[in-house]
Amino acid sequence: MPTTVILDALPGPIELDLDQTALIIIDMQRDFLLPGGFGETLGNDVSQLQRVVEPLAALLDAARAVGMLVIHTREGHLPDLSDCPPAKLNRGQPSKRIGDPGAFGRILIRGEYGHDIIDELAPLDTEVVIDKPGKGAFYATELSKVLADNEITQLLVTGVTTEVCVHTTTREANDRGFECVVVSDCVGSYFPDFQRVGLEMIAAQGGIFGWTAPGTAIIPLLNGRAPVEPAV
Ligand code: C5J
Repeated sequence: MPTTVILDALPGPIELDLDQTALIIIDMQRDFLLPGGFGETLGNDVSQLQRVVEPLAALLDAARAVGMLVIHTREGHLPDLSDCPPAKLNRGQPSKRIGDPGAFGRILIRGEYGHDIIDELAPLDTEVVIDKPGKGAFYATELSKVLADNEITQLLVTGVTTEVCVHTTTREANDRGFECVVVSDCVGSYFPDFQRVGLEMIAAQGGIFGWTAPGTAIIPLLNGRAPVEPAV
């Protein structure tokens, strides 16, 4: 069974080597997605993010079935906030700030219920979970090493939010030489205009940051591949 597939994407087809491709799921955390959580206290409409859950769960199932490397990320900080620069902590005029008590524990603090990933996409024990203090998943994390150790050169980028952590991570990855496919129905923004333009920006200018394609185009390519035999 070939490991290479051709994905119909924007701005044009991309050849994916499934043995060198990882699925990265950015920040599908309760604090961003659940009603009453941090995202909503910022005045955002969390239903805009929740519509990502079902297509992303389907893509995750397909990736797991073929033994693809799956990486989850969580944005958050140490309980003493020593890894949260004042410039981030004090930005804007939110009703609640990072570290304040929220509906699901202290907001965006590691170990709190709200900081963790939603039940529908809960990582398996065998999957990688990267805790990141910034918007980008490469900054101050072990992600580069994980990707190098697994000989990954291509990424399926999913999660939230499209214009913030998905974009920052995709740009970081692109600068490091990874080919990124941002999965259009598996990324979400609180703002419909940012969702549309955020996706357009990825594939603009001949794919300046990468490619975009829906999960519905990727899943059949994964399903056509024989499952990886478990090591004996
Ligand atoms: C934000 C994120 N939007 N995961 N975080 O602050 O995009």
